[in-house]
Amino acid sequence: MSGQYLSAITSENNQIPVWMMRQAGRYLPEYREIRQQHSFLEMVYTPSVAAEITCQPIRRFGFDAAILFSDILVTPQALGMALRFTEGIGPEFPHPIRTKNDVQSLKRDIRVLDPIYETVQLVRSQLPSETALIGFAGAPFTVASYMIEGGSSKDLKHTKKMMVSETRLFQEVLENVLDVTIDYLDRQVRAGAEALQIFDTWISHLDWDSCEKYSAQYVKKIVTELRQRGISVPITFFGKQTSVFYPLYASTGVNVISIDWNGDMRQIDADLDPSIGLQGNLDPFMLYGPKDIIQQKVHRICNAIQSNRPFIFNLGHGLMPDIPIEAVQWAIDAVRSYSQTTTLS
Ligand code: 1CP
Repeated sequence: MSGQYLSAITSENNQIPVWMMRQAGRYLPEYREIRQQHSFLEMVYTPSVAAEITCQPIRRFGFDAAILFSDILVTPQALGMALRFTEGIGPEFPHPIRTKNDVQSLKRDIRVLDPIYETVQLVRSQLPSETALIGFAGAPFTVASYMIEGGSSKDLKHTKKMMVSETRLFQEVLENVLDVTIDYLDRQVRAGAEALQIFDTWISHLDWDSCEKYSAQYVKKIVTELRQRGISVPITFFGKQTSVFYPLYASTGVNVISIDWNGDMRQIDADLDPSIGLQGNLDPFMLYGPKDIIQQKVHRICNAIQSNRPFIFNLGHGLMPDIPIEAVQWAIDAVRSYSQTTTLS
């Protein structure tokens, strides 16, 4: 049995599958309990712990898909970069990549990612057969932006400066990330991931041309190379501002485009090639609201998809740590009650 998530993408049925960005995380008491005992990177690199965290939201809510518990910033570690996560600050690369020497100092240390494939195997053995396992990686642009900035940034100043004034060097950074990303995604699928998602969160900082050149073209390279290697699993693209940039991803070969909450799903559904699936797009802040508003918002999104394309219900971005747990359940119930009403009518 393939379950709702995979069969929705292959258009075999019309029940709307649901999972949520950052569904494993601090809003869950069972996550907080484990988090007290480990650092974030310790959790990511300990297969039994990462597998347990991946499965927690499935046990509690029965989502149609589980997403591997890891982070997009593990690929720079495979390029030899030191990474730390500091409480209250977030990710930090103490030696950011800013010069030609820095780029030349990048290595290939892909063995560091081996424990993550073990996590994928463990999760697959623990998940119910109807729950799809999604593997993921960051796209070269967003991952490179953290490597160049040295951590989170409000405007990606160093990244965009390098992009426009030292384009060749910038492309070299992207190519380095591209290389390890393809290998990383390939190996996740061989370990048991049944779908992939590529995160390019910070395309929201780019203009149209730069988004095409430094994000969409690289996503296309990833998808093309994976397909050439015989990887046939569905691939979803996620970014902030995909409500503006989605046309750029229609020709990258991805199967599904995830839409942020600014987008009008009805208009995007009418516009986008119907062979490409949509995912989205509830504003996670709506989950601070009362049950009836959440239900209305969810039904409005489900009802916006009028074509026969694959549709996966999700949030426009990730769940916040203080989201009330019952609101997550209300949103899931609303998706399922919508599917039931439309299937019966
Ligand atoms: O302290 C904690 O408990 C850690 C918080 C946390 C978690 C739960 C981080 C730190 N990463 C994660 C897991 C994570 N990250 C997942 C796992 C699966 C799930 O959704 O349940 C995924 C898919 C990611 C992807 C990720 N990491 C993205 C892309 C998606 C997005 O949120 O836009 C990005 C940008 C990151 C970087 C990152 N990881 C963590 C932090 C604090 C940050 C920085 C975010 C920023 O710069 O604003």
